[in-house]
Amino acid sequence: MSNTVITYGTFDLLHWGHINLLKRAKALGDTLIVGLSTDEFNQNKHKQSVHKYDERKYILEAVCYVDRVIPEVSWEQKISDIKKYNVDIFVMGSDWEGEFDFLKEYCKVVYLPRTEGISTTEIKNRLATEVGDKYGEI
Ligand code: C2G
Repeated sequence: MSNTVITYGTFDLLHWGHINLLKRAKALGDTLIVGLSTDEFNQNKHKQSVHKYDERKYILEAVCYVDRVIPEVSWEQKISDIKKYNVDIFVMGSDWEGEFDFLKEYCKVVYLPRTEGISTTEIKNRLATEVGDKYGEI
């Protein structure tokens, strides 16, 4: 009996918080699909990623916990994805707690605790500060 897990995100500047999420998501089943936000959908999410979709996809596909990467192009695709890929478990980090409970009609919904102390935004801020400190205003 196979258990397919799905999760969605931008996964920009992939860091250990993302890996921690992917690792725990995969542990809930035996196949993990990642719906990766396209650059266009990121605009919809008011996010500007450093790495473009193909670069983020290439990196994610190298992660041992990830079995398949599909494009996330809209907020509305989750139900059709769950049906199309026979998904048993939908997983998101706890910052999304409750936002996707409507999917409980189609599959199990699991929110996993976010990893504290790391985020793509923090990485960007640290780099900006360190470069600024080292080279002055650029
Ligand atoms: N995450 C985490 N711990 C962190 C950072 C991120 O557990 N320190 C989780 C988030 O909760 C999310 C996943 O890693 O489940 C991907 O994070 P983002 O790329 O920031 O995803 P987001 O932009 O929130 O997109 O349709 C859903 C959206 O596409 C989610």
